[in-house]
Amino acid sequence: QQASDQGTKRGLRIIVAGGDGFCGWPTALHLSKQGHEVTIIDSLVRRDIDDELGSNSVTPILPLEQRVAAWKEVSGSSIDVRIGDLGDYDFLSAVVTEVQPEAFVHFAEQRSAPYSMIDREHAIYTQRTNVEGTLNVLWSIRDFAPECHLVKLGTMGEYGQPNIDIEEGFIEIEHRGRKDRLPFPKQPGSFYHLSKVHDSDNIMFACKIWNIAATDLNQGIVYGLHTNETRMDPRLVNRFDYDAVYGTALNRFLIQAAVGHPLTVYGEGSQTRAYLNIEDTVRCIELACTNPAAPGEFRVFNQFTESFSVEELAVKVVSAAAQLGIDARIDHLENPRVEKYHHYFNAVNTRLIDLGLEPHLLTESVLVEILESARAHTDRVKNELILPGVTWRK
Ligand code: NAD
Ligand code: USQ
Repeated sequence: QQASDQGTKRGLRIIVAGGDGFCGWPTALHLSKQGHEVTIIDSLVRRDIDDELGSNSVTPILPLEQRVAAWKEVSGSSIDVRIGDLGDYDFLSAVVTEVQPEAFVHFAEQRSAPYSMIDREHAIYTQRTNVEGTLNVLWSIRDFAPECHLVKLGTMGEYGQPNIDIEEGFIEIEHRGRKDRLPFPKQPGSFYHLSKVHDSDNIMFACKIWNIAATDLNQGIVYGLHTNETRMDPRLVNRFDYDAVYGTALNRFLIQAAVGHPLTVYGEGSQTRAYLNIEDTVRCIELACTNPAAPGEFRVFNQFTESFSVEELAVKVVSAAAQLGIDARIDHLENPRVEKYHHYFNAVNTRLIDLGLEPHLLTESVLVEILESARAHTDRVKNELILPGVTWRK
């Protein structure tokens, strides 16, 4: 039943897989604040990958158990934690059987494109973790919580950059006199982005054969750090990646400006991508959970609010840095990736707005706030992690 429909406002039982990560942690807090009963599943593998890469979050994040204890102290609400891997089906099915979730929010994947391109082993690790993890989630819903709505994080990069408008998941096509509504063509740009395409196909098929309800959220690049809930106590701070493997474009540029490193625009900088603030990520997930897909429906939302070229982002960061008296400079590095320049990019994003999303747009004051937070921890930045080392080419 939908919490938003009920006078009593009973929260939903929601599993947040990947709840120790950049998107998952603030989402778990937001859902808990809204009165939902949250259970985090996480294997903590991202903390191990930090060790593998010698990297770190700029913000000092506490161990998960301590973060959750701090949340209980600050908010009075409990978040349940289960440490385990989605690849371990006995573990996953036991949690799903016990919790009986009404929504399963699935963030728990290897999400770095460069990490998936390091070598054969990292490509295989990424696709195995992501595809097998999602298959296990689908089977656990089928067998132990068939009414549960799957809310799965996909990515705008599944579509690539076609020379036509990007629809929300499906496109009406007329071909040789006949019409159909078909999945939008996919042209992803890394083995990671490909894993999301494979997930989408598997989920769509499971919805059809098992009557599962699913929402695939094709999310753009998330920027920012704080949400209303993480601001409530320094112990609740979110992670903030800046290294060349896990750091994403805008957040990286902000840290680079903060430490006086030239901003690393790859190639010409005309590559255009879709973006959203972490404050909107958490709201989009709640909107998806409280307005579920119908049984058997595979629903796709494009989860982003604005689009920019990387050059435009760099110019915005230079301007915001100037507000703080920082003289930031842009460097155009040889692009380690294989990607299009000067391409068409126009994607539809109306379905979450129709459900009530009020976007936080990328203003200079938003950039200045994130830059100020980043500046507080520049002593933790390891400069050697900033320049890209992973290449897409042979
Ligand atoms: P993250 O790496 O910060 O967090 C992922 C979390 O999942 C980590 O805590 C990790 O330990 C956990 N995890 C990974 N594999 C697991 C497994 N097999 N079992 C249990 N736990 C596991 O990533 P994020 O930035 O929070 O991204 C979350 C999701 O959102 C990913 O699916 C990603 O593809 C998607 N997404 C992220 C962005 C972005 O800009 N960050 C944009 C679009 C989509
Ligand atoms: N880029 C630069 N300089 C940098 C870093 C990146 O110019 O220092 C460029 C890249 O070449 C690319 C664009 O910025 O053209 C975006 O790169 P990114 O690293 O910010 O984002 P990406 O690799 O696409 O992956 C991130 C998340 C991933 C999510 C995806 C959403 O890591 O989990 O799925 O954003 S999307 O791009 O919409 O597919």
